[in-house]
Formats: sequence, structure tokens, C-alpha cells
Amino acid sequence: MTGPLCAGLADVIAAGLDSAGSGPTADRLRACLEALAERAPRLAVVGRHSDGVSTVVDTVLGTRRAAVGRVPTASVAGWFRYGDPGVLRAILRNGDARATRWDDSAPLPPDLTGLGLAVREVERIVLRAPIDALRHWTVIDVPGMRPDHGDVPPVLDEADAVLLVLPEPAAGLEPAVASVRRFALAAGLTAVNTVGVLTRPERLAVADADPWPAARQVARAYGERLHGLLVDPVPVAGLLAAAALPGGFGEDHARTVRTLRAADPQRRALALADEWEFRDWADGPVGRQDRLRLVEVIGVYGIRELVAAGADDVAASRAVLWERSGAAALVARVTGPLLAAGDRLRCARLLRVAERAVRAAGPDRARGLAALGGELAAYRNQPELAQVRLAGALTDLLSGRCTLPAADAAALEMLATGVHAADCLGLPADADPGLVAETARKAAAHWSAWESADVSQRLRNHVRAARELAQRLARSAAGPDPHREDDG
Ligand SMILES: Nc1nc2c(ncn2[C@@H]2O[C@H](COP(=O)(O)OP(=O)(O)OP(=O)(O)O)[C@@H](O)[C@H]2O)c(=O)[nH]1
Ligand SMILES: [Mg+2]
Repeated sequence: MTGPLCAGLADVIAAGLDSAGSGPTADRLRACLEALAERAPRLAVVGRHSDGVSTVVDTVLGTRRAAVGRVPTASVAGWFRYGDPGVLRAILRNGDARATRWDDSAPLPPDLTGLGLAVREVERIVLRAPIDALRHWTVIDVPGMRPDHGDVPPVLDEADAVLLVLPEPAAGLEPAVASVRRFALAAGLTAVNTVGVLTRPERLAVADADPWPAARQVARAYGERLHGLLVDPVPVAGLLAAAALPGGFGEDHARTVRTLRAADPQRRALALADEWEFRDWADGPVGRQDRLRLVEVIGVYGIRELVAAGADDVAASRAVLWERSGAAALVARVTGPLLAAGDRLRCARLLRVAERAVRAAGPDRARGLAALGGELAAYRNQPELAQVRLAGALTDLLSGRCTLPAADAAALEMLATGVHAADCLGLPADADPGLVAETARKAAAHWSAWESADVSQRLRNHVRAARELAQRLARSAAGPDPHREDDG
């Protein structure tokens, strides 16, 4: 199910593999080929420890399989791949692998005692399951980072696209933005392959007010300040989304909600103003165990929404929870524009890996390997890859390694992150193809002028990629969308 760009790269590498002989270079190139042949590109979900990363993984999977809550495995990456169920593989830090039988309908184990392994020995666990979402993406639940967004988890190097769970701006937006910016630049994340996710919108509400206006405002503010590093963040109430999935909100919960709906409205409103009030509501109509079970699965925000919505049975309640969670927007982003870029993103990443492997072989490498290096460089210059090549330009501009006038930096960012041709050029989606072609031609001429100006080699490479992309947009403006061929 690999797309045309990945298929072409696989051909180039396979043709040159013989020249690599045996040894580490050949092994690395073979690993590239395997990754190119994988059914789906890889989507990593990353954020700070306990910020709801695994809950977002469940939301994307559409089923509760990630290890959620206070789990010892939070230091182990969880990989979810499409495939036949029944076996769970643990990849150890020393490179060994252990397989064990596993019921695929269960979440990943909260600890690894069943595998006879200690968590610190394990680098990742891999669960295969016939889950629809996994046909499109292999999903990686990245272990939580320290609150200061310190080290970059190495597994991010193996991901093609990223959902970055943003921290709650508890101490103000600016410090939160600064820590995300530092992390994104260190990890090489850009709006080309990264979507921001703002979880727990209910934490942003004042008392029991509707949290969504505040959540949308914070998401927008994050988006404005992190321009170029991530696509406009999507607010998602992860807890509600996960509760809407099978195995989440159930009949017992629905019964408790019905009882609460019949309670005195004033007393109920007081008890639901705050999670701890609700937990301690000793003289309420619902026993402690039921209260705790309900608040665990949907929180007081979810309870308030369900009581108000008047949904009675489990199916109707789940529908309300899904709708209120805002998860549909995240799923649409992941299965829409991000997936459409999947072939390009995977190809660009593995091209980098293959080039690194060839470079690491050193100057004494066989002549055949040098030829492969040349082929890879030529492949990199394909116009279809111009947009992902611009990711490096974004990182350089945002980190100050390269500079351009503000208007040019903004134009380059649009080129790098646009979903369709008009988008790339700052035109409305329904712009006339003639106008798109004309604008693209002007943009190409503009970038061409930059290319012949007295600038660093680094910047010249970036403006060349911009010029190539603009030319490609101009050529195809009257025909099909330039990215459609990549949808594979
Ligand atoms: N109220 C609320 N709780 C949430 C939300 N999302 C997740 N949680 C809860 O927060 C706790 C941590 O969630 P996880 O998804 O395990 O967070 P994580 O970032 O994967 O945590 P680690 O892997 O342990 O670092 C769990 O108890 C979740 O149920 C949300 O949107 N609202
Ligand atoms: Mg987790």
C-alpha cells in the first residue's frame, strides 16, 4: 500500500543494494526497504508525561488499546500496526525480541510482568490488530516527556508525521509556547508533518462554563505563535472521545447518569461544579463506587453534558460524548490532509535515512555505493518532494539559521504547509485555476531571483525548493491537483 514516491525510492535503493555488499550499510539500506514496504506511514503521538497522549492514541485508533492512566509502561513506546491479532512483541533495549500471545481486544498491558520482562528492559511493544485506522497509519504512542519538554524521544526519528499534544498553559501561554517551540525545533518538527492537539479543554473553563470558546481561543493563540512549527492546533476532549469508544461509557454509567438527571437540580449543579465535590457528594442519590466509576470515565464536564443532553441509553450517550469531544475534527485532519501527505512524508524521511547510510560508509566506499548516493540525491530533487524539502527551510527560518524578509518567510511557509495548490499560494480554495497558475508563475520568478542573489548555499537550496514547487504548481494549475497523485 505504499505510494508512488515510496515505490520509486524502493526501486532506487533495491537497484543499488548489491553495491553495499554486507555489513552495516547494507543492513541500514535493507531496513529502509522494509520501512518503505510497510503497509502504512507512521504517526507518532507525543506530549508531556500524563498530558493525555495515550488517550489521543485511542481516539485516533477509534478503539481503546493504548495503556492509559498511571501505568508503569509509560516509559515504553507502544506501536500499533495493522495485522493479524494474537501476538504481542516486546522489542528489548538490547535488540532481542520476545513474543507472547495476546488478546487483541485488550489494551496494551499496564505492566509487562505477563511477558516475564521488566519495563526498563523494553524499548517498545508492538501490537498488531485488524483495526481500520491502522490500514492508514501505524500509530506510535510515545513515552511521556518531562514537563520542560527536555530530551527528544529517539522514536520520533522513526515517525513520518506527528500529533503534538500541547501542554495546558497553566503558568501562562508564553512559557508554554516557548517550551513547545524549543522541543519542535530540537526534534525537527514543522507544520509540514506536525499537527498540534490541545487536550482537556475543560481545564480552560472558568467554573462550569462552556469550555469550548476558551479552548478554541487558546488553540488559535498557540497556532499563531507556533506558526510554521505546527498546523493550527485541534482542541479535543480526549476523555470524552475515549469514553465514546467501545469499552468506554457503558450501561452502568448510563444508569448513574439517569439517576443524576432525576436529582435536585441545584444540589446536582453544586456537586458537579468540581470533580472533588462530586467524589465527596456523600448525601447525593448515587453511591460512592458508582460516582467514582462515572467520573473516571467522563469527568464532571462529561457528566454535566450528558445530564443536560438528556440522552438515555448507551448508544445515544456515546454519540453525545463523541460530538462534545471535538474528536471528529482531529480524525478528519489525520485521515485527510495529513494522510494525503503520507507518501511524501515517508519517502522524504527514508530518503534522509538512506542518504545517511551511504554517507556513513565513508569516502572509501565502493564505486557502486557512490553511484547510489548520486541516485538518491537526484531522487531528492524530484519536484514531487519539493514541498517536504521545504520543511528544512522552515526549521532554518524559525531557528534563525537562515533569514528572509517577513513577507517571503510567510510565503515560503504557505508553500511548505499548503494542502492544495491554491492554499500553497495564499489563495482561497475555490480560486480560478488561471489565477492559481499566474500567481504560481510570479512566485516561481520571485524565488528564482532569490536563487541568483548573493545568499548562503543553505538558503539557496531552500529558495530553489520553493521555486521548484511554485513551478510545479504553475504547470499543474489547469490540470489535476498536484498532490492528488500522492494520495495513494
Ligand atoms: N479530564 C480529562 N482527563 C483526561 C483527558 N485525557 C486523558 N485524561 C486522563 O488523564 C490520565 C492520563 O492520560 P493518558 O492518556 O494515560 O496520558 P499520557 O500522556 O499517555 O500519560 P503517560 O503515558 O503516563 O505519560 C488518564 O487518567 C486519562 O483518563 C481529558 O481530555 N480530560
Ligand atoms: Mg501514555
